[in-house]
Amino acid sequence: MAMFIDDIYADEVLDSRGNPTVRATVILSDGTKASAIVPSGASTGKKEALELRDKDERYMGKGVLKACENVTKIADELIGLSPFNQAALDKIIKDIDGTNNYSNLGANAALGVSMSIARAAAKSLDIPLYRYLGGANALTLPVPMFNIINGGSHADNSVDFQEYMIMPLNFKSFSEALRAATEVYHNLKNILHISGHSTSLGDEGGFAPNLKDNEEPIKIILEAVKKAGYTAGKDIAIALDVASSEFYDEKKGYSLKGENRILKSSELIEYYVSLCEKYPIVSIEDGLSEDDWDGWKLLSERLGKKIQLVGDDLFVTNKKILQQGIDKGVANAILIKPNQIGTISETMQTVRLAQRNNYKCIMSHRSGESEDAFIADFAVALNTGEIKTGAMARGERSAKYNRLLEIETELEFGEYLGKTLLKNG
Ligand code: 2PG
Ligand code: MG
Repeated sequence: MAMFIDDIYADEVLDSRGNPTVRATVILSDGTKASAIVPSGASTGKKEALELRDKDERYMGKGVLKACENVTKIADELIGLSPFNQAALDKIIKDIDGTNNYSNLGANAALGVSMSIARAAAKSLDIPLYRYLGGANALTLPVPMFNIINGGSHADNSVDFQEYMIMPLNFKSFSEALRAATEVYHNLKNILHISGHSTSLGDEGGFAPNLKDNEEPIKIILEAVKKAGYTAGKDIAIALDVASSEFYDEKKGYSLKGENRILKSSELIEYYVSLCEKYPIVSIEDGLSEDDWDGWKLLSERLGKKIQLVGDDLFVTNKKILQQGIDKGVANAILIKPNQIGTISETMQTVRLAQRNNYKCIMSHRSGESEDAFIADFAVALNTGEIKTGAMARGERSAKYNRLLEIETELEFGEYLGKTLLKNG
């Protein structure tokens, strides 16, 4: 008898910030059982799919029992169907919800089921998840963006920019790249300690010191790169996630509280231009707000030929919004976060659209994560070439890197792009 989905259920578990989240479980007719845990963001884009929270007295309103309950509604429609047609199953989930942003079921309910179906299907075929989702073409080990200094809404410090990341480029394998970046991380800790700064960690495992302005973290990171024995720009480059929607006001502009100044889009753009002239910055994410498309156009004209400009809050992994960006010539890369859009298939649609239009794709975690390393397999499956999943410390972040190490060992013909990634823009 052909394989079918025998059961689907969900329970409420905790994420890395101690907030409740959905863990969905799928059981197939051959007895295969697989689960997936949904991540959760803090600096969320306005147009993201809805994350359903109970808003009652439990867990300060953050419980997800309603979302878990909604998984039962999905189960009612999917039980009995083949697990091997992800696109059709995801379409049914979307139709049960009936809205364009999962405001009925909750994207946390939808994504949990969607991920665990893929995982169960792969497991029952006895092939790795990356192979199931990407087939014979799943061979690219992504270049990681390691977030080693945290600011913005991920930390309680004076730094306005949310993420200061390093990208190891001049390395032949993922494992060598991971080692080099980790050596930089430990050197950074020493430098911060010796100079009397806090070495406590932010939400994504990067350090969260109070520094005098938004440029200082770059300088300290470059010092750490040197101390670790690497050449900045050649071996290790800098990437920023400014997450500027968090400090933008349509009337006032961009207020850099740590520097006590408010900038217009054009001034912030010139600030980025000057930073790119001084430092080996290869990528800036959400340099401008999701509500500042005119500014984005200017930014893209000014820097789009030189560096990677990534839309996160701007595109929210949504193919319709990405299409607007493509039409307007805005940004040249997109952050890919499955829970911004709701299902695995919709995420893949957005990646296909981006790749057809030469927009780079960066598979991404959320600031609230778990031990689930789904995105590591997903990045390899879709050959995104890049992944952003925090620092190398804290289990929920290292889980992804450790999974990529495992994949690299398995893949006889896997390739780490390194510096070729950023050639031609
Ligand atoms: C981001 C993410 C992940 P959050 O802005 O890119 O680093 O943060 O999950 O809080 O939206
Ligand atoms: Mg971001």
